[in-house]
Amino acid sequence: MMDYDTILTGVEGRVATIRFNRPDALNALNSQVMTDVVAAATAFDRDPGIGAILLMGNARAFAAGADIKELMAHDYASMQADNYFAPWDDFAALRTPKIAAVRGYALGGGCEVAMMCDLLLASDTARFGQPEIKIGCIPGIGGTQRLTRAIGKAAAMDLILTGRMIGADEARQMGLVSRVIPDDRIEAEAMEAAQTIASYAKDITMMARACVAEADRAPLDAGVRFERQMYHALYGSDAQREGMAAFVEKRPPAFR
Ligand code: CO8
Repeated sequence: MMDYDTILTGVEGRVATIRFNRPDALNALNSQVMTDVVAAATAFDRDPGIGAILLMGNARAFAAGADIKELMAHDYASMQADNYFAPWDDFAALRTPKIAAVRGYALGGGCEVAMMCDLLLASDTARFGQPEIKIGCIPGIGGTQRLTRAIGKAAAMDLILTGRMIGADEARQMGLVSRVIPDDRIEAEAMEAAQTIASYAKDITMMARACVAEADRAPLDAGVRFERQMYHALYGSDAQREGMAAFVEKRPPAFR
């Protein structure tokens, strides 16, 4: 396995783990983190032995945002020329189901990267926010769009314009996260969810997540058509034949 400067990676069964590892900077996302995460996640995405990718930080922070100290070195021209945050779009577009397990701060870019994941699980210690406005900035890797789609315009405006932080329970009520889990159990429960997802046929979980993700993009009729195409296509898969045969034969399916 590759070594990275700013993340720790691992594999447990069919689940790949990526852990932000800049504890002294609350896992602030500098360009090296971006490069490392995208490289690791892309390699895992292409590996048929990996059925889910679990993204984590540490107890204090998932990630407290883009690295403000690094951003300060930029001006308009360099941002334009580098298209500085573009690699995160590659991360968002990966097809393998991605799970974020958030403990502590998920602010700014940290919240945005968490929202790029398909499953967002929060520890009861989690703190979410888009505080960019406080530093004369706005979200830059999809926060204004993904947050609005996740929690609606009213709540997204509230968070993005005031920059206030919300706790796990408020995030759950808003629909930003699907589960709130006691801090001492979150990583185990997130791993369990990842293992469950990874136990299914990867081609089918990729289709399922792609269909749900399509809802963020397409009008309803186009999204329904997209889903129907996927549904028809999966009748060409081994997984569909095996899954249905196993049900009828009253045995567990053996997905390849
Ligand atoms: N960037 C750089 N360094 C950071 C960041 C950050 N975002 N967050 C924390 N750190 C560093 C601090 O500078 C400090 O370092 P040092 O010890 O060298 O001074 C260390 O981490 C610990 O932080 P604090 O001492 O501040 O810890 P506190 O417990 O007092 O406070 C907070 C924790 C409230 C989380 C506080 O650190 C904070 O407000 N951080 C900034 C949060 C923020 O504004 N995030 C948004 C950043 S802008 C952004 O994300 C733009 C999005 C565009 C796309 C992003 C793509 C990745």
